[in-house]
Amino acid sequence: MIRFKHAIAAGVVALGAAVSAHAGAITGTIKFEGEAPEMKPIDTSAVPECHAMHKDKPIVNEVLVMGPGQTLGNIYVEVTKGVPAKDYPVPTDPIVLTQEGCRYAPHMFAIRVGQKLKILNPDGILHNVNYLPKTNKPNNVAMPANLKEMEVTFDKAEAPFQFKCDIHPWMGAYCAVVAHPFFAVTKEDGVYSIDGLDPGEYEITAYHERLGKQSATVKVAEGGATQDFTFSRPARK
Ligand SMILES: [Cu+2]
Repeated sequence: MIRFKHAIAAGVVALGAAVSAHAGAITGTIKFEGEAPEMKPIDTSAVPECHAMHKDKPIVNEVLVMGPGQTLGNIYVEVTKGVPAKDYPVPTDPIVLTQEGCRYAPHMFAIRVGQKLKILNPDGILHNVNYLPKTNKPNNVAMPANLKEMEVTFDKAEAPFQFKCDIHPWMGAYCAVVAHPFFAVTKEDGVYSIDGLDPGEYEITAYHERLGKQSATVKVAEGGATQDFTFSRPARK
């Protein structure tokens, strides 16, 4: 019986060793602090074909998407320093950006360097895709009613930049290009988790399209680390 107990203890120790060698995660919650401005529904009435698609449910402004307790969605979080320089396999599946009902979805997203971005136009009307990176090559492409799909790739890492449609000025999306898999985008619960990091020191950066970016140095120990961020409106001058 004693021997049996020892065997279990040894097993637990071995399992512990295996777990501690396993990489950790940085997790956190992102919140908005202060009085949140009211996000009014977007008036699409100037463009009848879009307006018709949203008769019952107007397009919401996605600049400030919040959950209970002012947790903040549409925040892009990336490990910006400390990631070991090596090749991280790029997913063969594309990232999909759609223009549906004169609205981009997703609103904030990231793509790996060299990964395909598939841009869809299921609306059956003319959109133009005007994307404005600073490091990668910008472009402005018409997507007429009959052009349902096109593909783009980006070859350099870059912080989030805007996609817009000049025909429907409320249409906006933001895309980050990243050279490794250590990133996340929050939903309205504000929670992110970036897994697979070896113990060590990292810089993590959270980006909001209007409220700017914030960075923190995070020490990932066995079992991971926590790093929250709080965004607020800049003080009025
Ligand atoms: Cu459009």
